[in-house]
Amino acid sequence: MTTTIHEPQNAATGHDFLQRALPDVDREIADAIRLETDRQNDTLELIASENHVSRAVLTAMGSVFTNKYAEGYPGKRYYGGCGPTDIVETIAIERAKKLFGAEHANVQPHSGSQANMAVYFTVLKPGDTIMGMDLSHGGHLTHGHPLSYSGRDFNVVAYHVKKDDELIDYDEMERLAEEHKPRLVICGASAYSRVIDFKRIREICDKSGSLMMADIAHIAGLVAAGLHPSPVPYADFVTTTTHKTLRGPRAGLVLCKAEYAKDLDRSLFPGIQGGPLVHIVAAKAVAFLEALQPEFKEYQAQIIRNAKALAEAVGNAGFRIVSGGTDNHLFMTDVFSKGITGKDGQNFLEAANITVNKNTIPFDTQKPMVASGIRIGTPAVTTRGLREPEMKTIAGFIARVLDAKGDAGVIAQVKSDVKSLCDQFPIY
Ligand code: DSN
Repeated sequence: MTTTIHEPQNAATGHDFLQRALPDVDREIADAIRLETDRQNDTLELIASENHVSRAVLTAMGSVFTNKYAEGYPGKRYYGGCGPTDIVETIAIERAKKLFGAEHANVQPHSGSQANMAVYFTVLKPGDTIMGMDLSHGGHLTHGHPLSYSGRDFNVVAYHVKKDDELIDYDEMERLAEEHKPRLVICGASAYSRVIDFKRIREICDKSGSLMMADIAHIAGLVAAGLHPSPVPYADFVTTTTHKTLRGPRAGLVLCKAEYAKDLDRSLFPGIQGGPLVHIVAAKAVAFLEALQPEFKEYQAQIIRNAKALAEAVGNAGFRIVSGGTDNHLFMTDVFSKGITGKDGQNFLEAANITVNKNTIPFDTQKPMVASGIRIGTPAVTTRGLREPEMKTIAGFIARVLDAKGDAGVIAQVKSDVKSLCDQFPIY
């Protein structure tokens, strides 16, 4: 592919340069965006952490707020010209607090990882003990994995799920908390399909004198809609990303009790971040407004109905479902139970325009890059309007592809069926 960059006609003022459309400036990137738009339209997106945002959110993300520096917080900035920025950030904060019933919200984290880091920076010192869910049992890298910053400076104790029912072992959590007295207990998961008992975890923290942080990145939309118990009344800190079930821009958010507000804000800026991404903060505000509408609750309820229907149908096709089912937006499928690795399963499905991710399952015998499971989630397909009947159809697609173990003819047939289904439910 060759690129033609036209010289601006009036380079001195930059005026023409400012007005030119992307395809006229950078054909390669414009083409890649077109390819990605087509890919999303033609693909069944079952990656549990992905979603399709609204035009309104996209517009805010692509707005002139990207030009603005705004280190500091509303009313206390290190730069001039922050009037409109203050409006945006104040609205985002108020909407986040209302959505989750929180005492304080910081809307500046660029990501979930930085939201978590801000909390650690607020309450931990190097060498402190933290306790989080083992990554291979459904936790997250930033909950103390040795390869993440969270596992480098702290003494990490991990809790697990039970072998028999693959549910969080709260008794083990309590025992470990009593023994190690962690400064911070981290709960929340990225590959766990059951309700998390935040009340029980608070009780465990109170016994061991630990602070509690709930990372609800995956279930934030369900929590906002009241369809999963909220950790906000129990946890000292609640962190989340804003782009998964919450269906906002790719970014993070921290909620906390008022007593930690000042320290948390200082940890985020100037502690770990510089200027906020104001265009992304604007998009978060739009997404929070969308999430405050009654339709959002119905959307979240449909996500759960779809996940249950898809898990049941995939299970009926002979695949073992980890913990036997789901209460939320995702489920884990043990594809190795049918002799397929997660890696192969992901690749076979991708060839048929169905995207999932390979994932270790509890007590996995395979390496993480191979894995025995695939993680399947319904937030994105629910956004494009698919419901229970389509979930049965999709389960059929998945079973055909995986049972054929990469047979090119079967993949081609399913890919064509996927395209027909997607054409009935356009996104952009
Ligand atoms: N990478 C995200 C996920 O897929 O669950 C978590 O940060």
